[in-house]
Amino acid sequence: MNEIRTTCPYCGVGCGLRVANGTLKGDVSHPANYGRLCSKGAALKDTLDLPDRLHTPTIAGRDAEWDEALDLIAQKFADTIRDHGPDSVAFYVSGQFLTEDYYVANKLMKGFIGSGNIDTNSRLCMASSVAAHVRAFGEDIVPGCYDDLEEADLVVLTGSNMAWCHPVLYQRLIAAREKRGTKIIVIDPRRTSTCETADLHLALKAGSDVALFSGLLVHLASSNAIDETWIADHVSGFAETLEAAWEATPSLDATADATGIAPADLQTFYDMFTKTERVMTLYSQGVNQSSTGTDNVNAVLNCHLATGRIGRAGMGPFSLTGQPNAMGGREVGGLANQLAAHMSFNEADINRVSRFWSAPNIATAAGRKAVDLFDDIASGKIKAVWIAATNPAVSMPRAGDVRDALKACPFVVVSDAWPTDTTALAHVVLPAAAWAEKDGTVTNSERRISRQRAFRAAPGSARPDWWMFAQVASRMGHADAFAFQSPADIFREHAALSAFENTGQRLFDIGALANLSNTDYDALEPLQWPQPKRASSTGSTRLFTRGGFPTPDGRARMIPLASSTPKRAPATLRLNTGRIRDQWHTMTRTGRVPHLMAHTAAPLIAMNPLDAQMRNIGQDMLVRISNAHGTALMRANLTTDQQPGDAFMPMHWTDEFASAAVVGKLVASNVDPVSGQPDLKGSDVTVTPVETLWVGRLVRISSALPDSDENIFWTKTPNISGTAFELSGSSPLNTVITSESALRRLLQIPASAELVSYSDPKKSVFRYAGFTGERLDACLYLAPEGAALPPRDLAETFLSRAMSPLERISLLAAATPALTAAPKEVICSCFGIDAARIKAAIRDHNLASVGEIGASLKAGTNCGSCIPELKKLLQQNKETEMAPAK
Ligand SMILES: Nc1nc2c(c(=O)[nH]1)N[C@H]1C(S)=C(S)[C@@H](COP(=O)(O)OP(=O)(O)OC[C@H]3O[C@@H](n4cnc5c(=O)[nH]c(N)nc54)[C@H](O)[C@@H]3O)O[C@H]1N2
Ligand SMILES: Nc1nc2c(c(=O)[nH]1)N[C@H]1C(S)=C(S)[C@@H](COP(=O)(O)OP(=O)(O)OC[C@H]3O[C@@H](n4cnc5c(=O)[nH]c(N)nc54)[C@H](O)[C@@H]3O)O[C@H]1N2
Ligand code: SF4
Ligand SMILES: [Mo]
Repeated sequence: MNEIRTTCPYCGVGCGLRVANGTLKGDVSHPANYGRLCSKGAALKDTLDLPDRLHTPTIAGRDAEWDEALDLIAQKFADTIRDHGPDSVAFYVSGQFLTEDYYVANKLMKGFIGSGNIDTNSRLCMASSVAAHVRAFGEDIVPGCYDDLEEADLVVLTGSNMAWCHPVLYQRLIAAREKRGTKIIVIDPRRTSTCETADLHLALKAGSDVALFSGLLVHLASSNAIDETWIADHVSGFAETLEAAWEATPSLDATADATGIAPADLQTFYDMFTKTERVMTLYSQGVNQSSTGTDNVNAVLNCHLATGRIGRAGMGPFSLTGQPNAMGGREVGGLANQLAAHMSFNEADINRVSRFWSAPNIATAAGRKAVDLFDDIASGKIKAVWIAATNPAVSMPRAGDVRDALKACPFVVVSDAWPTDTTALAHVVLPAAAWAEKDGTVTNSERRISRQRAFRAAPGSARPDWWMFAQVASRMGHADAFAFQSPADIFREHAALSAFENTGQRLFDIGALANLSNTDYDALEPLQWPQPKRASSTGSTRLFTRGGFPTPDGRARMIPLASSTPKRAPATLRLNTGRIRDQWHTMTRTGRVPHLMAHTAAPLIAMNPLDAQMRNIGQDMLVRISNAHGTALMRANLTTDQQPGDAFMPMHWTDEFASAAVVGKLVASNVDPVSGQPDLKGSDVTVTPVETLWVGRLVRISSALPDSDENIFWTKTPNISGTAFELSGSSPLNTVITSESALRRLLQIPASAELVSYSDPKKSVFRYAGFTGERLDACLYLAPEGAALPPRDLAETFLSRAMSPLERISLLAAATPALTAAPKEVICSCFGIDAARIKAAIRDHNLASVGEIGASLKAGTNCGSCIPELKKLLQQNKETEMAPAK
């Protein structure tokens, strides 16, 4: 096979990949990663043949032909619009759409259905940054580029766990720091892996970002660090903004009070920022996903605008985008309050886009934003919805209400590549072609457009999303406007629209690409926008170098901000939610790859030991987390990485991977008033211990989920030949396993299978194995809470293999201490090396650096995602060595 160059489907870094002869590696010539990949990117080859793909359209659960499904969708949408008007239907799409998918869906809803009701999961992700960019710059623009990270002297990361969420960019930063000594400051209420390499970690009170940056602006002004000439030429609103900042944070002590950061640490941060010209501030979800998200971002932009540190090498504010095409979606107008090609719902733009599309029925007002959109479904205002490439039953706030809304909605279409908690609620499920099977473009955090290229056929009759939307559009009577034959056709139209009647008012202009031939499109090299026709087509690495902001007066706007740190109810904890290193969102791909599950195999709620003590919660105890919206169950991880009063829960687990660990069910839906982005980092919850009587480890060929029973908590992990479940029970074992048939159901073995058991009733230890002939089909270990269970590996080694009588005995006896161990905590997922092995090697061979660990064990030498954790283990070893002998 010829080598194919494509782009990673995960985060907004947008790393290039080369695929040839079954191998997949980082693309050394791609300017985002220059050959590097993180643990998720490096594991993409293991996602190509994942089980459970959706192959065929289904209607009410039965297989259907595409024609039948598409006709039905067109008919239902048309009927609903006829009876209740265009705003009675909606699309909810995704930053994981390719630009071409997005363009077609947006054109159909806004141009031809005539409603603004298309919103996207970017509302949960980028909306506050978009709104703040528009407020300050006049347009949604990220001024800088990745190279700036390598040319900065100070990098401030706020609300970003970059080591885990943008790992390759983080590795570029760390490599640059080795050369030039870049200083790194992390602003995050909890201590994350990103803090391992930081010079300073500011553990601010959650939600106090505006105060922190207002304080910085005051400090900059009183240290004469304001660039007055730059402001005079290019910025408006300076005086009012400074005044508001003075009012909010008149002194260092006031800021310390508002943010909970010690005055000395504030002073250090402010001095470093003031004295360093080449400073970059990168921000992500800790800033965006807040009920003051837009203000949070503007507070950062204010400091860069006041000092003129923008648009030049090594300096500027920089929004880290989440999804692979978070930026592309905004280019086509995927958010309900945008039109297309960075145009908005004003008269001139509406008129312009309607002429370009020849759309007689264009939407004239913004549509409903995600939270309102699902509320409108719940209230019956929206009666037909099409959800694509996102899993809102898990990722939306008040996910329980979202599920109820979809259950009650008369017509729900979902396109996805795997079954999800959302497809389970759909009337029509459409099988989507996924990464590796579809063609198009994505735009990464630095405005760089790259091609995703197909290199294998989609399974069954799965089809790309753009095709589904174009088909439905044609069947609704708009065949001419949706006659696209390929992604290249769509891309050309999108590029032409960006340049249409654009003489420089809109910086998003890729007119130079409007006439690409199909061959040029196929060969398109990664390039940064803008790419206007008028200029040489090299793109602009940095924008605003000499001002030139796309506002009516050409000036950027500083925004006066009031600050208030949210008050906390003393009995509750503030639930912060976010990501872990090796999982991608709702786990549809990464949760099916065994070695990606090894790093964190189960959801845990992290909380401070003081909060735990007050609630009688011990390490690893099962706890119930609840509030008015819902409940979740998981084990507790007590750690001083969390401040007292805060807790952290991963966002990833769904009903497919745990019995009750869906984060969205606990998340309130307070939104930022400007952007409509929900505060996903700050819901009040109560946490209480759950008494568990027994624990179990079940390994079996069948992946069927255990029966749901609120007295059993389970989590699921895949393995090479089957599935493993960790079980905990809060009602006596004999009320769960009431009979042999109940046991066989749990093991998923038929009555004809041989059932072998071992028991030690005095110790409440029970072990079972099920065989078809010689083949091991299932194995279950049970023990009282707190007692160790035999390791999973034991059963996993034998699963679906023939076992000799002696092996059967060793499987059930599991008697040697080596065989009764806690699950391994795998640190290096590329080579499967766990923490215990690394710690032993550090201790026994006096390893002193990440390089030495690599030379000795290979850990950290492939993707490098575990390097911050290796550093932590080295540090822990140093601390133990230095501790006085007892
Ligand atoms: N491994 C992995 N990587 C990913 C993804 C994934 O699912 N898995 N998803 C991608 C996507 S779509 C996105 S959007 C990005 C998200 O990337 P990040 O934003 O880096 O990730 P999060 O874990 O959501 O949140 C970042 C941090 O914000 C902190 N935070 C919470 N409250 C506050 C606050 O009030 N102030 C400040 N300053 N910080 C706060 C949290 O403690 C957390 O550590 O990651 C992308 N990369
Ligand atoms: N509590 C809490 N909630 C959050 C967040 C948080 O930090 N905390 N973060 C928010 C953020 S930033 C984001 S981006 C969202 C992410 O949340 P979601 O978008 O809901 O999560 P994903 O699992 O990425 O969903 C993508 C879906 O698309 C499917 N898919 C993959 N490729 C294709 C394709 O080509 N076509 C189609 N049709 N489907 C495809 C996948 O199987 C998967 O089901 O979650 C948000 N929700
Ligand atoms: S950093 Fe990792 S997940 Fe993000 S694009 Fe690169 S390889 Fe993919
Ligand atoms: Mo995101």
